[in-house]
Amino acid sequence: MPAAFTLYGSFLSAPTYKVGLMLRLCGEAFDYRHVDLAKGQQKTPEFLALNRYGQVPVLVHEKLTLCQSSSILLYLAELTGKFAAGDLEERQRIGEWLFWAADRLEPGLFRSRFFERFAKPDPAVADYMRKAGEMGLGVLDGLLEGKRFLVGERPTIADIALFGVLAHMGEAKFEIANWPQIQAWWERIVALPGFALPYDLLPKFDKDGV
Ligand SMILES: N[C@@H](CCC(=O)N[C@@H](CS)C(=O)NCC(=O)O)C(=O)O
Repeated sequence: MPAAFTLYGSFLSAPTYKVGLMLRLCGEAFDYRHVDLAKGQQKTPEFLALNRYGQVPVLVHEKLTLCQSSSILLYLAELTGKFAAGDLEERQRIGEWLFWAADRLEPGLFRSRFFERFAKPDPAVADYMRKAGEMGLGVLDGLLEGKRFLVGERPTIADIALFGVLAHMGEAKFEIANWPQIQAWWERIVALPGFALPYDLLPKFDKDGV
């Protein structure tokens, strides 16, 4: 029987990992469809019919086709009740983390990794993005002081989303030991039942029942 969820993505993609990690931590199996970004599969008419922005991930659930990883996490939290806000204030705080991460954490982390792994940019551009990443990590480290998780006493989708952003920070050449609160929080996420790192979780090919 096909799984209730089909995830379209790339094993190299942090946003794909965010969604895969959420499904895994919720104990939800999913069918996986590999999208070859190097071949431009995300810009084909077939894929654009799934995601008008021409990006992975996409999650198909019943009649709904969803895109934008953090928005997908909001949907899954609502659907499953797991890693969800307990009240209106928590909902607001989670939203603040998701929007902040998109604004101040993802550009520096994602671009720096891209430059380390896949491209050679102008050094000034690389330096600018690295400093942006370091600034975001510094803010996150400071705000984690004295906290187990980002919102309240238990993990929420804010933690899963931000972990997804940071998961490849080593590839981006950010040394986690420089941010001790992040390091301690990382260990708490890794200890969650069902946790898996990106390359252990996402297949490199189409696979059912991941
Ligand atoms: N904000 C989006 C970002 C998605 C994104 O950047 N996806 C990248 C892979 S990590 C992609 O599809 N790149 C190919 C392209 O833009 O053509 C999300 O969170 O889903």
